[in-house]
Amino acid sequence: MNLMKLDEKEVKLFSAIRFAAEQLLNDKETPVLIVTHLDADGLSAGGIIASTLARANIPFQVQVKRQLEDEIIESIADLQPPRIIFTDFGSGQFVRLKEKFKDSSVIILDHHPPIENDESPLVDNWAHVNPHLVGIDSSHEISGAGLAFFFAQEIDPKNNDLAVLGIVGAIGDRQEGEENKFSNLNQMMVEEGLKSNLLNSFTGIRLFGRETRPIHRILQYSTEPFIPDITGNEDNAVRFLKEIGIPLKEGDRWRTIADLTKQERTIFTSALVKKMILGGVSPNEAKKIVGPNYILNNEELGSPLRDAREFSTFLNACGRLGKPSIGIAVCMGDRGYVFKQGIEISNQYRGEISDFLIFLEDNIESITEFDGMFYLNAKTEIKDTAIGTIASIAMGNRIIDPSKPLIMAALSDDSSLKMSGRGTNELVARGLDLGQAMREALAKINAGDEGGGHNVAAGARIAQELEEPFIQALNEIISLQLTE
Ligand SMILES: [Mn+2]
Repeated sequence: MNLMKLDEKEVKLFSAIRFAAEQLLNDKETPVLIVTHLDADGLSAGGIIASTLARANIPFQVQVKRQLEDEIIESIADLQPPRIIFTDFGSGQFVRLKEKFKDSSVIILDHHPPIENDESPLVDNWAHVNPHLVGIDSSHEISGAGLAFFFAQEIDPKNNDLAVLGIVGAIGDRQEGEENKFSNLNQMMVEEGLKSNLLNSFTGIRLFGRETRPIHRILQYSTEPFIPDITGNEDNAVRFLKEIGIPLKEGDRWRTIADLTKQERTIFTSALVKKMILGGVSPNEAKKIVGPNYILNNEELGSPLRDAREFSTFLNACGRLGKPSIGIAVCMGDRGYVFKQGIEISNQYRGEISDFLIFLEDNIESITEFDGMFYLNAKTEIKDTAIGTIASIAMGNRIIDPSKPLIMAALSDDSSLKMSGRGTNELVARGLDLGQAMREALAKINAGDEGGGHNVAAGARIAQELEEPFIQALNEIISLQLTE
């Protein structure tokens, strides 16, 4: 690592990473339990650590969890693991982890805001690495996978090939900033990837399946961005392309976006942006269809892993549909039978997401407007594992008026109510902190402590009968945040 390029806070972060790496390398015999978060960032992080330990001949096991709730912590404690690495979560529970695992050796590599300041993050058998602890805002600069990558590189510089997974994780956590570009530590990973020729980056149309799928299918299945009238509607997608004079086929073969001529590309992009703006999408959001693309040079053409954004969606699908181990295996290099199972899961997931978005569009009228937020309980119409994604897409694409955060609920299999809230950077600048609001609302009505997250995206789980008081409390807290 070129330390010359780092600012003071980053230097502090890297010395914490080095402390954690030394702790790991002190002992190459005792097995390590890796516990990681279920989303694309968490799976990338877990995959990076698993590869790192495999290459260092350190025995390990991986567990993937949706959340680090008390029961989960208990079940991990029952295993009496001598060494644990938590990735992409742990900081929110560090006090409990410190107490529960005081006889184990613990490394936490997390970027979620810690519950409180860890006064001694780096001691003997405890390495708590989190950018917040050194004053770095980790919503845009580095994710769980990025921390895992820099840790891996500290263990062995040969692990630099894992930078691409760091980027996949950062994309999964939507860490791209202005003009959809990465900055600081995330950008350092991009440069690492470019330097080692594992990555190719270019600015162009950013739609899923750009190199491999027929163009009308790309439009029909586009959920990010959601294209009004076109997402979920094959006829309209075909009609749109005909209207702007783009042939769907070349001989017998369906054309892809990569096949478009330069002139066609310009026509396609501006017509699509116009269509989206007319459909209510904000100009800034609509322009997001053009921006940096990250191509993984070592992946086969046509593979969903070739584009970092698609890789991230692939991992997200594995996690959300209950097959996280497929995601970890693929991150560790599997491209055989397991990977093929993952492709099926990923296709199924994309279909579900577009169905859910269409449900949301059809039910815009059922959304309740409060002083501080919008609220929709989708009950069982949207899977509880997908509401966060749906709320993000709805906010990002202005399906919902972005002047207030959107809170969505869905009923889980265990009859509890899962809540997901999403805001915008503008709302955060005005004082919104959804993670804090979720925690406060839970505490206010004694609804347990299953909740929290980031300022712009957060969630909670409550008993069904507490819906009304919870929503009221949440609305009051958010209203206050936005007026202060
Ligand atoms: Mn993350």
